[in-house]
Amino acid sequence: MTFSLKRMTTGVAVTAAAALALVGCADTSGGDGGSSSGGGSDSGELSITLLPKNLGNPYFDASRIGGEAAAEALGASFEEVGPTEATPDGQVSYINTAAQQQRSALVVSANDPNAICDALNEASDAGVKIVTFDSDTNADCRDLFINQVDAAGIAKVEGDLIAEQIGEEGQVAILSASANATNQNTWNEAFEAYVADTYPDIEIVDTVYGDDDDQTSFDKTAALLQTYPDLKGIVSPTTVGIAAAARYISDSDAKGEVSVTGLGTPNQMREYVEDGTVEAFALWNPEDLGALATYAAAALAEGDITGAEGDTFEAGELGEFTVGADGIVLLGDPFVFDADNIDDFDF
Ligand code: RAM
Repeated sequence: MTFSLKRMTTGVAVTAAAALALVGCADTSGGDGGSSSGGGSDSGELSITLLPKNLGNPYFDASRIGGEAAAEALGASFEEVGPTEATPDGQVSYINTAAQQQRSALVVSANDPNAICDALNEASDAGVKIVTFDSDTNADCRDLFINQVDAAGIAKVEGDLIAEQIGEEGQVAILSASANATNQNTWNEAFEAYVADTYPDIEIVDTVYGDDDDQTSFDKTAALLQTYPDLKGIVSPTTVGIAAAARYISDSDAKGEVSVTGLGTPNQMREYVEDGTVEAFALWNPEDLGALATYAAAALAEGDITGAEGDTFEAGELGEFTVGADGIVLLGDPFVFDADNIDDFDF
């Protein structure tokens, strides 16, 4: 499998060799050769709708760029729709519309594992293939889940980062996304278990929810610092939350006292790494995630795969992927960004 960090460095000169070294992944395919198409589409009728948790989030903008590029390579029509607030109710009407329009496939990041299931099942009955990406629903409401990284990988990278930054002891709080977000809730549980096992002198004192809204996340950061005067660190497993927390801390007395880490995009975090607020944080490639989800959706819609365990499909320059247990396809490992490498990335 070629894990393409090169594709996410839009406009930045990173060689294929360097990109592969960065992710520590062996490239056995002999290069990517540009925009080869996977999924076997030769039909102009393939239509794919991308429905993120919310619009206006740079993370999902990057997923859209990847999805659009994949759709172009496949000759499929592609649109992105979605609510401005990250709520399940906001997503339902877009699911209904995709069903009415008989789109070939819907690619969705779920704001709730259950609440959008009825709408997804109706869309599925209408013939729309359902692919979740980034944040899953219950497994019986979708054909495939394109998972960016497994929970154990996130727990370890977040746990090791915060432990290193605070000297393996002290109070830590979690600033999460919305309270029902499947992905963050899964990661937070794994993170708490990993920290309890690995770093017994770190105490996780609270989990608060910024709803993937910048202002709410900013205000929740202020409240955390007030409630816990001895707080040593904030871990935010959301690109919206980590950027808001870093912005608050960079301009407060807590700078240098309270560490911020978690999952962020390099473009949103760059100034806080440069001003010393943030030492290091992690993420995967959201462009690749959008592309992989789109290729998977096309493979389902074209009948190349059914989503059964062991099914394989081509995802353009990302290479070949195999469907695992429970209809899950895994993108890869998280990647750590810090002052030494952040300028190599532009997303
Ligand atoms: C936010 C969203 C998304 C999550 C990233 C890390 O952009 O909550 O679902 O995967 O953060």
